[in-house]
Amino acid sequence: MRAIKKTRKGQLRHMSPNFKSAVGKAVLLVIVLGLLATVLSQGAFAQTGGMTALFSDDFEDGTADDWELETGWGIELENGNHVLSGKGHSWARPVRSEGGGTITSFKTRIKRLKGGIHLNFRLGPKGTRYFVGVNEDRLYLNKSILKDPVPTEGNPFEHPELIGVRLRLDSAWHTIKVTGNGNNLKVYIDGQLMIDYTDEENPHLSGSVAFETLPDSHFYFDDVVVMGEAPPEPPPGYVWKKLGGPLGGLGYDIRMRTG
Ligand SMILES: [Ca+2]
Ligand SMILES: [Ca+2]
Repeated sequence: MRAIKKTRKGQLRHMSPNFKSAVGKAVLLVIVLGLLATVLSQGAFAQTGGMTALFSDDFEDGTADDWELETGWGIELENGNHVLSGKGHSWARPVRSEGGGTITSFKTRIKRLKGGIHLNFRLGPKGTRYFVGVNEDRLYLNKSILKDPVPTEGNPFEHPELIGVRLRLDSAWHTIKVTGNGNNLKVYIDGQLMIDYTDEENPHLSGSVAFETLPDSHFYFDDVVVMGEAPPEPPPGYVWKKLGGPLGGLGYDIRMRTG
């Protein structure tokens, strides 16, 4: 395996206007849910800061009840170890067990049986995203953006490749990790930095994660860990309640209720 590192120069902005806007949207949704007065009076939206595991799964309970699985996905047993198995062109999304939080990394072990996958990162409510592709000889980072203007029919997205490197992935287990820090994205294979890319054109700065197997493909996944900034503390007397949306949404998937 040979690492090729390419870097685009760029300023890293930890609190960009877009990020502030995303936080603003999350706050607005809570307002819509009718809890504004309570929230503001108790100063609930102080950021707690620090990285924490927002989601993790080793599948050892033999169920995928923390996942939304499309046809082709399920739990399989490999040498006594439970793994998540994905076949064909379909998706698997982790769903949160509690609310909030900004995702900073997405890590999993993968075993390639056939074909390729996408690790979707910063998947937005409208389907915009980055995806890290892995197949038999390449590792690549693409970005899905809405066409301008958005066509009235057909596929509204285009998926330009941002960077791609050679990768020889054998059929053993390997670890892949995607990290996002502002507009900088990094991809590691087995701890080795393979892609380091700074997106200076309208970067996606937030969103959820998902696995996607590609046509005529079969992969195993295990030991999934999603890290991020801890969600804001709900005000005293309230708890986050999951509404069933995908992990890392902008807040549309959760609301507060009295605890
Ligand atoms: Ca396992
Ligand atoms: Ca489970």
